Amino acid sequence: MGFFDIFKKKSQPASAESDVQTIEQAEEQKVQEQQELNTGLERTKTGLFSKLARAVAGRSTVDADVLDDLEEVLITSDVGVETTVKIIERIEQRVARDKYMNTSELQQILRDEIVALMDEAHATEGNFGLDAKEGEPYVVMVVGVNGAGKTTTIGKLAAQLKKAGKKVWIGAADTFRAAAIDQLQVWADRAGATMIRQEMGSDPASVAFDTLQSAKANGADVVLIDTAGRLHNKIGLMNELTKIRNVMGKVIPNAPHEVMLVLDGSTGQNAFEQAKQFTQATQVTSLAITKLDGTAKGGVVIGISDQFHIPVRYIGIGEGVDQLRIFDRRDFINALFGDAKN
Ligand SMILES: Nc1nc2c(ncn2[C@@H]2O[C@H](COP(=O)(O)OP(=O)(O)OP(=O)(O)O)[C@@H](O)[C@H]2O)c(=O)[nH]1
Ligand SMILES: [Mg+2]
Repeated sequence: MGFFDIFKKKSQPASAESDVQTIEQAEEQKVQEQQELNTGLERTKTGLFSKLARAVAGRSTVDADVLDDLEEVLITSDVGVETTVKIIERIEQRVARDKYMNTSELQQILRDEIVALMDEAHATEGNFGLDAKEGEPYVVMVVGVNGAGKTTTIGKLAAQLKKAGKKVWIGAADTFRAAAIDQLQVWADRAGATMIRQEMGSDPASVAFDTLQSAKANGADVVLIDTAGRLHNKIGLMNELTKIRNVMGKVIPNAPHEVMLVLDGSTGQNAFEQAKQFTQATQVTSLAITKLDGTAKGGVVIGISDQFHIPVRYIGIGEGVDQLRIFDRRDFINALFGDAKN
């Protein structure tokens, strides 16, 4: 039982009438979701295209100067240097073939190359996560720096999983602050998930242990473990993650099946740095990139997909429960460039 068995499929047949969706309703919902995604990524899109427009203003063919400016556009859109260089090289190759390429084609070409890059990144993503044994809970440990959106992401996930008919257990292994435990409790109550907690200051590994035991005994489908925000350079805190992990494996072999790193997308380049440090210090099997709404730095998703080869499972486009989305690279590109053939 892998990630998508748990997170994508509804476990219960749609019995309640309200759950039965007609094809039209499903299509309507899809359109609405794309619109919300478009709205969430609006600032990234506007930023990218206004810069792009400036880069080609008054120029008719894609020449070296235009490519230089395009490079700057991508870097300042937080795509990251390495990924930008890759994209520019590919466009250069196309320009070499077609010397009179019109600047009006640049947008489509850029789109094509980003799609190709993200497809390649997806194809080479490792499946680092482990499968859960049939009948045992699927365990996700959530990690990241302070304020990245871990607790919120867990709350949203719990609500979505409950809605899909799953039995959800949440472990409050961020025992640093009482407020952190209470914040998680609010989300758990709202979602209708069971939360296992101890006093503030207690051992996070012990909370994780209790949570898994309770989840196992009660036949939970999914366990979400919240952890305290930590800086990658605090060795003690990084080691604590290893301890939490190890303890979980004692209750449920293979657990945690997934270690999800939550990155604040609005920090742009900093998110790259965090991803680098965390993946070096601990095993990370998936990413969630939050706060893409209200930021022009959404280009990070492209760069991070390309650089890390770890699946971006979720993106956050707002504080609301429904504003955590399973990441779909086509929908993402469509939100940035508008609908197109690919
Ligand atoms: N706009 C927006 N805000 C978000 C999103 N995800 C989280 N937030 C906000 O970011 C802030 C921090 O989120 P938390 O979930 O508390 O972050 P955390 O990683 O648990 O933080 P610590 O527990 O302090 O390490 C909160 O105000 C959230 O509402 C998002 O996708 N969009
Ligand atoms: Mg938190």
